[in-house]
Amino acid sequence: MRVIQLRKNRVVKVSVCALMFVPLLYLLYSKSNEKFLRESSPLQRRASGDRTPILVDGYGNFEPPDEPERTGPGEGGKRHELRPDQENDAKESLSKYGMNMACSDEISLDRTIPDLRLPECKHWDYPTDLPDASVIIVFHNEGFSTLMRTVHSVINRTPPQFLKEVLLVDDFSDKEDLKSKLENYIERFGSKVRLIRNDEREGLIRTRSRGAREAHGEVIVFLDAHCEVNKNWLPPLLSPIYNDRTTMTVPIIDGIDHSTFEMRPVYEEGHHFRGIFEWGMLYKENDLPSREVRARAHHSEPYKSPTHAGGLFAMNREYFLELGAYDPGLLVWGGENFELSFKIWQCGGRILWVPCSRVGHVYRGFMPYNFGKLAQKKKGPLIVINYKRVIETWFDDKYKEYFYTREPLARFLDHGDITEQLKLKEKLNCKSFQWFMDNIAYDVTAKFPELPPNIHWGELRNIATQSCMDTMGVAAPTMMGMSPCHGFGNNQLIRLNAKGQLGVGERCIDADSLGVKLVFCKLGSVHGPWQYDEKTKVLYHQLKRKCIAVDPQTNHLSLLSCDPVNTYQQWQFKEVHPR
Ligand code: UD2
Ligand code: MN
Repeated sequence: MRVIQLRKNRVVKVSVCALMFVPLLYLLYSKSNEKFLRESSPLQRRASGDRTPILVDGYGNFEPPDEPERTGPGEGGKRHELRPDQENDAKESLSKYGMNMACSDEISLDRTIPDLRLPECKHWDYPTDLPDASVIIVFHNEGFSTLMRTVHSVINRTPPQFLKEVLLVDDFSDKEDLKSKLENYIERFGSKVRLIRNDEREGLIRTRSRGAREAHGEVIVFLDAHCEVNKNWLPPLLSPIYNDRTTMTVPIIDGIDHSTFEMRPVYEEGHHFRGIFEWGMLYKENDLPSREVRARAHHSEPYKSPTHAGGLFAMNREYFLELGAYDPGLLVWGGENFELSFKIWQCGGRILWVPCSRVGHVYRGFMPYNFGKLAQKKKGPLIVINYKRVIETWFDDKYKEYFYTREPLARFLDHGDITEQLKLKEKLNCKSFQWFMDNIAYDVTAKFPELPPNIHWGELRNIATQSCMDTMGVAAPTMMGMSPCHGFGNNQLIRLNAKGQLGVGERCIDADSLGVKLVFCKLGSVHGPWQYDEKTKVLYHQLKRKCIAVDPQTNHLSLLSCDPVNTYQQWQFKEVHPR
């Protein structure tokens, strides 16, 4: 009711003013009102706790009644344990789908889940004439029951007047049940659920763009094929778009365990995060900066975010297409979340995360599919090639260097032709990346300061053993090891920056009395203790005043008193190139 009340107050003020100022006041009034509608909360809110019937024309609450309590496997979002004799099925399905389909298959497709929203979310009102939406779910070889549970949850928990359709887009799956059972199964939903199929594997990025082109709704909402939407999830996503069509809205994503299907809140109640990134383009989430907290009147209001995880969001369909959908040169998986985010912010739109919209998502333990033919045609890792396309299009030169500092091999990858992307950027009169960093993603540099250049990078070969320093494929914190040099980089791609930081990927190398370790880098710092002497070839730890040495017997790495003529303490950086 806030807008209505506000209008009334202003009208009263107008009437007590001298009539001769009426035209001027009207101008001021309409301007400020327009500003209010665009910039403040797009939602309507009643007094806290007030659940009386709606009094204001044009606004509705859409809060469904509580779901009846049910018992059964996985009900209430609880974990479901299989019997010991089902362990083999569980293991087999885990390796095939990256999630325990044997467990999912026993859980109702209509199961109940806990309402994980902030309590005040129940009390927002939304316009009754919100735009309708196509919920687009792209899938490649997903499990049948998780896919269908996604569809059921959307049908069950969405006000029907806002759900134009659920559009399923099959990205050339070859699993039998997806080919034979799907058409039959979705008949029960009538025209609300539509299925289209790709004639060849396109990858999730191009498949989503296709879904957007073929959708019938005014708004498109993307979901992964293993989600469960929560209570009243859609109106809070549609409402900001209704007020400003250049807004992307993003629900809060709760976790569904890939082996037990337990649903857990992603954050402690009331804690807000937003999407940012590291210079190697790793997606991260960061506490909502106080500037953003202060900008809102209510804790459950939407807030600005530099980027998003990728899978789940809503946008006006035409706006998505005006932005060129996703860059069609991005292949299969990865980086598309950044591309769309930078494009939106730099070209005049905005991204809001919406605390009152919550959706569960199954995070898999590993990726169960390969990238198919699209990847085979490419030299180098596809995801990094995607990142390179994105940064070459949207970053300013200074920031491109930070990416190449983190991903030195990327400089040599072929990211294809981006002329069309650069033309679009020009045509839409998009702002610089510096503008984006200063005004929107200002918390990125606070966590990950600007990177000094690498002075050495490549494989790090020991002169005596002729083997290379290696993370041994183990995530930090762990001990660094030695293995035969393979020339591919990856776990053997070591870099030393101008401030003495030695690292692999996003992690740092440090050492103590136990040996040489792979550790988390200190947040907010780009410094390190290391010095490499080009002449003697020793790697010197300035605080410990010792050098890295390989044990000739065990290959163990440790810090010893420096002995520059000992070849077990001598190292050589050698640049590697993509193969
Ligand atoms: C995250 C996103 C995901 C996507 C991805 C790539 C979330 C929760 N998930 O990884 O949506 O943005 O990052 O950046 O934010 N699929 C195809 N064709 C393919 C490969 C996948 O249709 O060739 C489908 C797949 O069946 C699924 C969706 O695309 O429905 C996303 O794939 P994912 O679930 O494997 O990605 P995820 O969650 O690891
Ligand atoms: Mn997913």
